[in-house]
Formats: sequence, structure tokens, C-alpha cells
Amino acid sequence: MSELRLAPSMMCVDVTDTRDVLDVFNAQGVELLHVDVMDGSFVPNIMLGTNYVRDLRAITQIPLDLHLMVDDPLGKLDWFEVVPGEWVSVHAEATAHLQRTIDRIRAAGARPRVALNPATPLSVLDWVFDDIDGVLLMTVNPGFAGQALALQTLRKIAALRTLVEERGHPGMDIEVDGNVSVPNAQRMAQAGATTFVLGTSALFGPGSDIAHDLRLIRRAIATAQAGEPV
Ligand code: S6P
Ligand code: MG
Repeated sequence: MSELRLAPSMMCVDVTDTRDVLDVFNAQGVELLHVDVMDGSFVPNIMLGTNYVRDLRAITQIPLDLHLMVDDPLGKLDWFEVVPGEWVSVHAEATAHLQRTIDRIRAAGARPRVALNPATPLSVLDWVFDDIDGVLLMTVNPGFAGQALALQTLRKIAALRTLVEERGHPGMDIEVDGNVSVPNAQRMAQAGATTFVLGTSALFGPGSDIAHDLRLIRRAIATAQAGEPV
């Protein structure tokens, strides 16, 4: 059976609703909380800083899934005081020292992923496959919620799935981030994705019922992963 992790995107949660939303996530067995850190330089937006991360950890047991969209992630990693059990994604495009940054994440006890923008080739992973636990494939260009799927990324997920099998890492986590709606999540699952970032397309649209929508998308993804018609 394939892995299936749901990672709601905390930047899409109204901050005043955070505790109530976390109660729903707990009741639903949500696996990860996706935290988008943006520095206004690597991406044209500023989001979720160190204080937010510290405060969120204090009110939840759900492990954080830090997505660092920042320049010089190696120089900023210590600011986040990552803890064992957390995942940390670092963009290959943001550092000349990708392998060193991965090592530093691992040394802190967290699980490293490499994040790739839609146009970045999978070949940048060639010499770090043995060092990482996962890959975050951006399925939109990073910076904002509410964007449309970059369609070619569906083929990229499938290509990565083939590559990790060939390279002897069948357990490698493949996370998808951007426009993960129910139908898109099913196509992503069929292509081989295992962690799904849920933003406005799945959970936080106008009038959404988060508990209902979580059940719906989990069932839809499991169906697609099982190879049943969707
Ligand atoms: C985008 C960020 C994402 C968004 C998520 C929003 O730069 O990395 O994690 O929060 O993509 O989801 P949606 O469904 O609004 O695209
Ligand atoms: Mg993200």
C-alpha cells in the first residue's frame, strides 16, 4: 500500500482560527502541518517567520513540514530550531551548498527534502538521492496560494517516481504542492505522489467544511493510489 500523508498549508488558515482548525486536524489524523516560509527575495512574497513556527509548535503535536522558500537557507536554518520528527524542504535553486544544507537538516534530527520549482530538472537530485528522505515538487510556481496547476508537473511526478524506483529508493517521499484539488490530487497520486499539501484548492476555499473536505480528499487519494477507477 502506498504512503499517504496530508499536509494542510498553514498560510491558508486564518490565524484567529488556528486552535479550532488544529482540533479538526487532530481528530482527522492529519500527518503534517505544512509551513510556508517566504523571504520576499527567493519568492515575491513574505510569509510565516520564526515566531510563528515557535508558537505553532507550542500548541500542536503534529509534526511540522517546513518549506523554506528563502535565499541562503543554510545561513537561516538554525533560526528555526528544527526538532526531530519534522520535515524540512530546501530549494535546490536557493543554494550553492545543497548537500551541506541537507546534512545540516539531518544533523538537527529532521528529515530533509529537496524542493524543486516546476522548471527545475530532476537531474539536480542525482548526487543527493542517498541523503534525502523526500522531494517536494512544486506544481505551481512558489509564492502564492490559489494558482493554477502547471500541467507538465504531472509528468514530472511520474518521472520522479520511476527515477526513485530505478535508483533503489522506493520509499522516497514525493510531496506535491500547489493546486492540490480533489481531481488534481487523484492524478498526482496515480503519478506516484505520497504527501499532499492542501491549500485553498482542497480545504480553505470559501464556505469549506474542513473535516468533510479532509475525509473526501483522503478517500479520493487512497482510491487513486489503489489503482481503482477515479
Ligand atoms: C506556495 C506555497 C504553497 C501554498 C499552497 C496553497 O508557494 O508553497 O504551499 O500554500 O500551494 O495551495 P493552493 O491549493 O491554494 O494552491
Ligand atoms: Mg509550500
